[in-house]
Amino acid sequence: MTATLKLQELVESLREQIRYHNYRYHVLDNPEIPDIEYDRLMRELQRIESENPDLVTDDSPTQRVGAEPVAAFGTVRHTQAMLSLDNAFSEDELREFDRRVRQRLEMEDESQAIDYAAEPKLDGAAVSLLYEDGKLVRGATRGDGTTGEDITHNVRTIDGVPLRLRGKGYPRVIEVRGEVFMPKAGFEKYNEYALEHGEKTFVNPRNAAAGSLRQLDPRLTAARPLDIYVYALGFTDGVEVAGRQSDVLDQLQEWGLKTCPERAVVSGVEGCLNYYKTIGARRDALPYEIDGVVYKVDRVAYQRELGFVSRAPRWAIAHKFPAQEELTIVNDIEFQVGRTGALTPVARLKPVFVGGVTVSNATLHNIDELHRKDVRAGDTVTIRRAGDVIPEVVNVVFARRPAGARKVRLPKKCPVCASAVVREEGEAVARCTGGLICAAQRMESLKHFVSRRAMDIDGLGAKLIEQLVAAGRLTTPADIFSLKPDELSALERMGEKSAVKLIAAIEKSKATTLQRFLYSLGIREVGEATAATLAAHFGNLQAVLDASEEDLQQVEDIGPVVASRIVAFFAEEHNRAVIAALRNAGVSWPEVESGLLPSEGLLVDKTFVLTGTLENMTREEAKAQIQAGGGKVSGSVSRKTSYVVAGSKAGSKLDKARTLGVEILDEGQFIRLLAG
Ligand code: 9MJ
Repeated sequence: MTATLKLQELVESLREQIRYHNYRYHVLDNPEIPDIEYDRLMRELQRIESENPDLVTDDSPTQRVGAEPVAAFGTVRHTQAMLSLDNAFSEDELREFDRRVRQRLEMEDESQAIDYAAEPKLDGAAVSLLYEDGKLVRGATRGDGTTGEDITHNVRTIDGVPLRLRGKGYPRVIEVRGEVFMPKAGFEKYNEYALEHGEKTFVNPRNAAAGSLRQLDPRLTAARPLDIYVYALGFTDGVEVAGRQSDVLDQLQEWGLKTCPERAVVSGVEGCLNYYKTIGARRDALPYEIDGVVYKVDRVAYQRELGFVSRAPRWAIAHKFPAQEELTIVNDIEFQVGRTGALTPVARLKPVFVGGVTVSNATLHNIDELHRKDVRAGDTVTIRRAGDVIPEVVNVVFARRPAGARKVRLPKKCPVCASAVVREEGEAVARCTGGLICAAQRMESLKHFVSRRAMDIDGLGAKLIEQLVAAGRLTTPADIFSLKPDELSALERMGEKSAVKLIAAIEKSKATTLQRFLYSLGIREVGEATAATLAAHFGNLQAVLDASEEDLQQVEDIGPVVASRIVAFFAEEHNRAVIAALRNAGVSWPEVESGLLPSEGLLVDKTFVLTGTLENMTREEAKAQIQAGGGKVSGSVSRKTSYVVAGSKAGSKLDKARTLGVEILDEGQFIRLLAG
């Protein structure tokens, strides 16, 4: 055998291995080798190909981002029209669809249920992929359904798109349709990157997917975190397709194409409704955006019998979820003052039903964000409310801006106390300088002081604090401890019994911990985790009060900014006075063993990654507890991670943990571990 032949065999073997591992990773979600080994195979192939350009083929796994930018997209005529779907916006509309299907199929007997292939409706961009002799030869957008754009060079860059089909038995010519999408995590990361680099951000993952596919330079597309699920077969030549939609998808998956792991076959309308509910409940937890679910009559023979009306099949329907984006009008823009004086611009909206609730306010985060989006009173804006996330203004419809709408300026004076507003160099946030003179800051710091994670005073809610502040009875947190039952019961909506109960809760809260006490003071940058670190490191309050910036910076996780905030807080005479008053009122805690984190225990030297939402504690609190036990918390999963703690709606970190074989703890297991 000649040397070239041997090399050729080696190249083929490397390609086969890489294709196999691509399939395990992207399609089966079950990789067999670590990333580093995959990289080695890829680098080896790249090396040989660069030394032997003759051996390079179009379908080599190295050739994803090979193409040069194009001047314009070519057009593609779809051999079979790419259809759209009819929508059902209610259960009734779905029942009506099923009734029509059964009527046409002459299956009107109520006991005969139709099987439907059900899957989430992805919110991305529809594409067509054409394979000839197993090789990807063309990718196209849907366009108007008849003619689309040739985006071959861009779809090739998507790792989830196989450049070559697996196995044998695929038709000589096979066209598949699917949805290219940008997973939520990738979308957020991409937008963060774009913001930092002054590039254009995307409004939502759908626009991100569509925009990325329409790049003339495939290198730009390659840098976007895109993925794909295929959901239909288009034109084929060579092999008869399977008898059921669900079998077609199984078959496509075997040939190496990704299908949605949530797909299922359900029976009749009731099966559809159950599926809708199940997927709806998981909508926020899914790693990609969906706007509903799709049901397709499973039997292909029935599909043929049912046929099409204009551009949509009679055998499929999209059952939509309530919209997460809506248009409304900004009545006004106001600035809210928070506990630390931060001014947050808030849009007061004409109430709008979006994401399942009526929304009348949306945050604009900070003045830069407000100016970047250029929101003005009178504007028509897109409001987005996804899941439990607070509603936000996505963008302004500039075409509908009324004449004379004025740009919003940062107020020079606090809207609550009229103290000066300052914005420190390099800070995104502007602040009121009034401190506790400012009623808003006073109110917010009192709310923080009594909150569950701080002093935990049950029954002293926001409304009550507002009344007490208005009555001049509360100025500093120390005033809480001199409240009398009769002055409480004199307040509106406060009976004698609740007054006595509240006094008891206030009394009970006096026995606390140093960590909670430090946290409750509301020092800027000192959250629960930092409070726990300070308590563990210094052991007693006096040592914290006496610490210099240098001392503080010796503490793990405390940098110069946090250190300076702490020193500045304790340097204020009135803060020291409040602390003294609190101690005089009887607020106390057991002294902690100073300076030492435990050197023994289940958590010592273990690295934790937290993902998802925990039921029984905040992330900060979990972090504090891990650190107090001698463990570390990291933001990303690697082989060095000891445990991934997965709450509900855990995302990509959980997948990564599974991939790397890192031990995963649910909340119960985590709490047991903390308890030792
Ligand atoms: C999406 N967008 O997820 C279809 N789709 O089928 C699914 N779209 C579709 N199917 C025929 N899952 C036309 C469009």
